[in-house]
Amino acid sequence: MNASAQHPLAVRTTCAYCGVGCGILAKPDGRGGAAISGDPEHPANFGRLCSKGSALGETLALETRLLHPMRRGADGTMARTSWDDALASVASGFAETIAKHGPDSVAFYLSGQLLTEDYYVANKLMKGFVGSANVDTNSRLCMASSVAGHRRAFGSDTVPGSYADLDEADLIVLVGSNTAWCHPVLYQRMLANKRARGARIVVIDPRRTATVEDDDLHLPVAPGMDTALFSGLLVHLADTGALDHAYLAAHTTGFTEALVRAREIAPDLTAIAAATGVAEADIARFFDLFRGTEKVVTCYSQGVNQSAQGTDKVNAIINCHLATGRIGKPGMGPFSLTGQPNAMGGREVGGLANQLAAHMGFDADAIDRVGRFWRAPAMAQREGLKAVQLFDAIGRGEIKALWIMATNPAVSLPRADFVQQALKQLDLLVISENVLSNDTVAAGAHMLLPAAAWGEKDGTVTNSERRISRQRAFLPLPGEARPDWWIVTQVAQRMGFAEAFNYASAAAIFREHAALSAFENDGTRDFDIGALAALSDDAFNALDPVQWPARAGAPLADSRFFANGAYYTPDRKARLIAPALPALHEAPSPAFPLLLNTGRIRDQWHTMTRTGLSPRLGAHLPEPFVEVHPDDAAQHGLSDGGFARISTRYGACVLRVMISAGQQRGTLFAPIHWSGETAAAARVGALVAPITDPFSGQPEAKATPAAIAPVSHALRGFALARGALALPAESWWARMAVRGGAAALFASNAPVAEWRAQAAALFGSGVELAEYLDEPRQSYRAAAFEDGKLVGCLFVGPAEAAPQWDAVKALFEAEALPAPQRRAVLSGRSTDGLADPGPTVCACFGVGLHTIRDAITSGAAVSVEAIGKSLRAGTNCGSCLPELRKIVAGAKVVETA
Ligand SMILES: Nc1nc2c(c(=O)[nH]1)N[C@H]1C(S)=C(S)[C@@H](COP(=O)(O)OP(=O)(O)OC[C@H]3O[C@@H](n4cnc5c(=O)[nH]c(N)nc54)[C@H](O)[C@@H]3O)O[C@H]1N2
Ligand SMILES: Nc1nc2c(c(=O)[nH]1)N[C@H]1C(S)=C(S)[C@@H](COP(=O)(O)OP(=O)(O)OC[C@H]3O[C@@H](n4cnc5c(=O)[nH]c(N)nc54)[C@H](O)[C@@H]3O)O[C@H]1N2
Ligand code: SF4
Ligand SMILES: [Mo]
Repeated sequence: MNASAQHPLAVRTTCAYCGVGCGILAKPDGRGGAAISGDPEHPANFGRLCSKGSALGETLALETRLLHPMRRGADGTMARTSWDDALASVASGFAETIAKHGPDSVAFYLSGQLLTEDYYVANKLMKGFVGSANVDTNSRLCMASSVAGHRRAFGSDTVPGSYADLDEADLIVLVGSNTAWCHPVLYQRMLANKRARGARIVVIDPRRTATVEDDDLHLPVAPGMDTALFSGLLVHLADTGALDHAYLAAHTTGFTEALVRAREIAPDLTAIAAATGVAEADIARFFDLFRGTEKVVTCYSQGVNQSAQGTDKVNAIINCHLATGRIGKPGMGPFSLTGQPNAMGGREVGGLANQLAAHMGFDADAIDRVGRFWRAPAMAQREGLKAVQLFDAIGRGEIKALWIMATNPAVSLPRADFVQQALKQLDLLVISENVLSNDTVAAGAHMLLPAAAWGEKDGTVTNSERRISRQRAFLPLPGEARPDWWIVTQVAQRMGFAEAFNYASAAAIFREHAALSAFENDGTRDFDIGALAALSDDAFNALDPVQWPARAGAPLADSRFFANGAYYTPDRKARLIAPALPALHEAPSPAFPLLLNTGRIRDQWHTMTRTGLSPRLGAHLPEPFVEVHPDDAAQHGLSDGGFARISTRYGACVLRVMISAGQQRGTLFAPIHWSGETAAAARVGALVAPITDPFSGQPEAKATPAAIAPVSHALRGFALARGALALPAESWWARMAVRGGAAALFASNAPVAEWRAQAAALFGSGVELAEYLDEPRQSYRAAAFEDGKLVGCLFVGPAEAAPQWDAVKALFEAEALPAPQRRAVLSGRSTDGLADPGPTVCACFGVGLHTIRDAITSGAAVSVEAIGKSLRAGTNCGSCLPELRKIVAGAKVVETA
């Protein structure tokens, strides 16, 4: 291994989370943990990490891990089995199903969290050896509309630009992207450009998110109406002489038709304002900015992709860049931000059901070419089922055997309750997982296969700017966990394909993948990493981050695409696309008068199987909530901090109400992260409609018609315990990790006396219980001690005066308590030496709201910068800076009032 893989003390690897693809230095501590820091030399982050990346060290413990193969017995319980039995059973289960019902009766459902090597072998097995293309992935829920939009415009799934463009742009347009929370390190890069060079930022999002700073232009577009805005922009560019006629003539087709359609959709400012709900003056400002700024990058994410017309949205954006020739040049271009760490790698190998491999589709030439390269006996001849259709087919009993790897569809697919039921229909459900339990596993797996997790696995991922980075193992494989690629190839070998799946290492798979990308390519396909096809194992181990294309024998001066045309369409010209008239798939109705928008929060990752293990990350927004506009809240009788039942045609959940002026009237926003494992009634995916985009098959996750009504709970409270925490079934609860244990916040209509009875059950019999009961006031508090150590707390009180938990949590997290503080626990307040920090604002340094407010009111820190200096808050990842600014501004208003 050469110097670049091995830092003197640490292993160089790549973050487990988002598509920014930050480089990480991991220093194992020899006890199963590791110190995590940003890799100063990685070109994606230059040393920075966000709150999630920084907290990766808190997610490495093995308590929740699946460490052995498990098989379901006749009585329905899971029991440990051997790898030999597990692999043989999976192989024979799939082989028998295929023999009996044909290749299309089986399917794989994969994930952008697999490594490229894992993905490659799974795709090869299904599309070349089983003979079906029923391989789809959670990227269908994530990047599919961008893929489809790219292929329509460019003839290939190409992201033309690089992160460096964000440093050089003079205008950055963020469409449907909460970059500050979801791509935090890139966002910091954009802010650095803004501060140093004065780049302007425009945010197009129905919500005013943390991404919007006061001096940015925010366009609160009506849900789904982005195409009206970008059609209007195209018209404006045409009418104000801002087109690049030379580029249009030399390198594109379809402009005339696209402009005609744009004029129909968006004839003038009045029409655009009516369609988008954005003020005419703001639309005009945006158009002027775009027209007048040569160097403009338009970044977009799920507000664009996860839409019933997501592909058209993508093309409406790309049209504007093509029409101005602003593509593939420094500081300009359309830029799809990828979600998962290997969303891009999955696209490279052909993880989607409508892609074959190495950016080839299902045309006869490609099928023949890939078939010869793989020496495949049974090439799939046509596209397979896309995720939502795939689960429909499972529900109908047409798919009989399914293998899920690295995704939790019982939470993350639309209509998640249906998905959970559909999984129960399967004759064979195999799940490769890191964790012992999640909602998908709970739906009833027949076989659980323990996969290596981040820190243990070894291979490559590709980030948003097409940069391939190594993920390297820095921990040993725990228990019997094995890499995903190993599991797949072992099954393939047992299915009779030993020769084609006989790989000694991830490096061997990567070489084959790279060779396929270059096979009969000759410049006809964008994805070509032939230069990496002959890497030795050592060179693979030492591989520095490398951007594609990386053609053999052709070192690149510039890794951007399309500045001089050369698109991958048959005539090598880009296509401007005429989008359909923008319209919601289903408008609100009297029964479902609001639109439910769903998305992410700063410190959680998807279904929380990993970020949920971190006390730091759980502290920011600990409970599942729904954001509601003040007027809607008033109309529906909701109060801030109360509860509401949100229901759609497909399902319902109960969430805490957060009244927020940043929320657009008529819309709700709920985060996607909570599951049946972490909350009582907060599986938001159950509410989402299974409506998909006609080109990409990507579901509309941002606009499901919904109803909302208040739910009342007489009591609220919290529980803390050192071990597992089980709350009564009829209560509403949300669970989170705290240092040294677990916590739950709950609400209930059971009388306090019943909660008192719960206390003993919660903490077991061996503890010393201190109690306080005030029945008339509906208040009960219990603290359990063992050898002087606080081992549990249960606090219940009336909902309108709910017990505050920050101080008690701080006491619980302290290792041992001196006597005065033991007595103080029941008071619910902190005493000397243990200040109550309040709800966490800065996750990196664990700085709470009260601490920050105290610093402001004492005059010690009156600006965001001063808070950073004295408390460190906001000085690491910067994700909390928007909140700090609000706190400082709020404090000033109070002062002057
Ligand atoms: N903290 C955190 N970061 C993550 C993840 C995570 O789970 N947590 N997941 C990663 C993954 S896989 C992904 S895909 C990305 C997603 O990153 P983002 O796309 O930035 O995240 P979302 O919150 O899903 O949605 C973005 C925004 O789209 C807006 N939106 C909704 N409807 C519309 C519309 O019609 N038009 C427009 N213009 N905007 C609309 C929403 O209000 C929301 O603020 O994040 C990645 N990063
Ligand atoms: N309503 C709504 N739904 C959405 C979205 C939305 O915005 N709104 N966003 C969609 C998007 S963009 C995405 S990307 C999805 C994400 O949704 P999911 O992919 O379902 O979410 P995760 O929690 O990331 O699930 C990953 C699972 O794989 C396991 N795992 C992690 N690493 C590995 C590994 O290396 N090997 C194996 N075998 N297992 C592993 C984890 O323990 C976890 O159980 O959600 C989608 N669903
Ligand atoms: S921005 Fe954060 S989550 Fe994304 S790769 Fe970087 S450290 Fe990881
Ligand atoms: Mo995603």
